[in-house]
Amino acid sequence: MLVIRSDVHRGHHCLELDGTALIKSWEAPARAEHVDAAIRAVSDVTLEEPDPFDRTAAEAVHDPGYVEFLSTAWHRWTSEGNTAPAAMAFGWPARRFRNVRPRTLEAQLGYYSFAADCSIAEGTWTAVADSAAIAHTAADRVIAGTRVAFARCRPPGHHAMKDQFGGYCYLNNAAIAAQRMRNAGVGHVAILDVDYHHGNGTQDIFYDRPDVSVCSLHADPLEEFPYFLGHADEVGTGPGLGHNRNFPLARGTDAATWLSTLGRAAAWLEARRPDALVVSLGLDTFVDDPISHFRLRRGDFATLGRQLAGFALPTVLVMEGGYATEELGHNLVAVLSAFDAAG
Ligand code: Q9C
Ligand code: ZN
Repeated sequence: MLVIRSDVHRGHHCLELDGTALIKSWEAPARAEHVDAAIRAVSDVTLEEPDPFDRTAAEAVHDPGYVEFLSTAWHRWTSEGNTAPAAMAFGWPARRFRNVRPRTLEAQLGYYSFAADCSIAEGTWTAVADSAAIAHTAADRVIAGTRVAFARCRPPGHHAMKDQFGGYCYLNNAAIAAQRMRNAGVGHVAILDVDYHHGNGTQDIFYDRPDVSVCSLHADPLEEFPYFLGHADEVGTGPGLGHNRNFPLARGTDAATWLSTLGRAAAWLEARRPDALVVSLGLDTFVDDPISHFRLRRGDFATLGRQLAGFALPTVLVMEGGYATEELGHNLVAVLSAFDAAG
């Protein structure tokens, strides 16, 4: 398995509002360290650093004003004399407010985000850009003929909308990989999102497009983050009608139900006759995940790996969530090894 990764992520650890306290996010540097260690212990892997970040690749799926905001927010924050450890939003354009872009940084933080679990500090942009570069490079290698590549992205990306960050995500790595494949002439790209949470950002980016079909299985937004998107009746719009599919599942869903739903999701995507596959590979479906409530175990992740290989398509696997830090690496290796073994 080809793995694209780097150490740039280490400079980023977002602060997150947890109850009444500001804590260091579950989305911690140790996650990637454990994944890298587990991958290095496997013999059949090639590790590669990403090519430099290409801003136009981000602008192909995000609003350029948003990319500009992300890349300059920390500098603006410090040059305005702020001493708080991270820039965070205080207010959002909620119901009956208007989406007029405000002028100040404080207001733009709310304009360009949707959740208080995601902050911007010194190393954030460098890590975000590098994570996007990892996904972009993985897509490039697959375009060049590699059958599958694992993009060990951190921070994750699937919650990042066209112009809003949240859910530990800033740039949508999976969307950047899919768009890269489209630009290289891949006719139709399927995105399968198996993270515990709905991939609201990926859905948002491709919702009106027929050339990228998006399917997500996730905890029901009626009871789980991101709360306001991810229902079963969201099926795409305009030319994209029929190219989005959601499988919301109850909290506590067990492996048998999850795997049979995965089969339905795979069948739906295959019916769209895709030429390539991008997987938003979040492993927070694990039974011992500290913030999630599905019940998959190591062996179920091997089954997932075989199922993904079964598409028999050029495939980019993009790392998303997964917060049982010590187990995350082993669970990921279970997916990757089973994929490789199934060919
Ligand atoms: N108290 C990903 O898995 N926080 N993001 C929920 C519950 C948001 C997860 C807070 C979780 C976002 C990529
Ligand atoms: Zn998640």
